[in-house]
Amino acid sequence: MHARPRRWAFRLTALLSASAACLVAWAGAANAHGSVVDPASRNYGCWLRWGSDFQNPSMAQQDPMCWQAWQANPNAMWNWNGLYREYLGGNFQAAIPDGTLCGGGHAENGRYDAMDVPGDWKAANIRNNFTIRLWDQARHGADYLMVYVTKPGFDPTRQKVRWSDLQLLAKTGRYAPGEYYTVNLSTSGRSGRAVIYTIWQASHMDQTFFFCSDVNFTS
Ligand SMILES: [Cu+2]
Repeated sequence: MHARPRRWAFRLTALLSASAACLVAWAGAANAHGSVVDPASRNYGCWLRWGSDFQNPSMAQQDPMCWQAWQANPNAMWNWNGLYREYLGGNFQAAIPDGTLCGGGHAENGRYDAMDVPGDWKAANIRNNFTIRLWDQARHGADYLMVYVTKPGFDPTRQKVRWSDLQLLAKTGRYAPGEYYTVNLSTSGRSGRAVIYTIWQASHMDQTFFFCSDVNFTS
């Protein structure tokens, strides 16, 4: 008679502490690193649009580049915050061959290689004056952010990004550790498709992130 509620109480406690442990583990994984979330990086965008529905076959028609990316390696989306390289010493062009910029030069043994496939990636409409926003889940801080845009004439639906395709828009100063960093940028006379390429040099160690965000200049 008296044992019963006590057993239930024990089970409830065990259950609660198990889910607390899960939550901690989950939060720990999710808190690592970050990404450019606006305009969304290729893999963050695929995770955002399809993470809760990634086996839906209609993705192949509606969002074919995300479809090929999910087929190639779903971990590139689950680990949307993990597209980084370490100890490059700032020698990005030496470490990242042309045509592999969006995947960080085969970062994590090629986990993100599908980000380099040219095609009709979903593109965010932006103006010539625009802002990018980076989500630093880990609160690493930034030594700097470098933001590039592909030059006029570059066609992301047909071409892989090369260093020579990029025009530097801004190199920022430091950002104290926080959750979001924004950079205001301005171009002129741009219209149509382009890729915004962002390099985030984190401050906690020599850890560098690389992001391709697809955009469509509307004015
Ligand atoms: Cu990190």
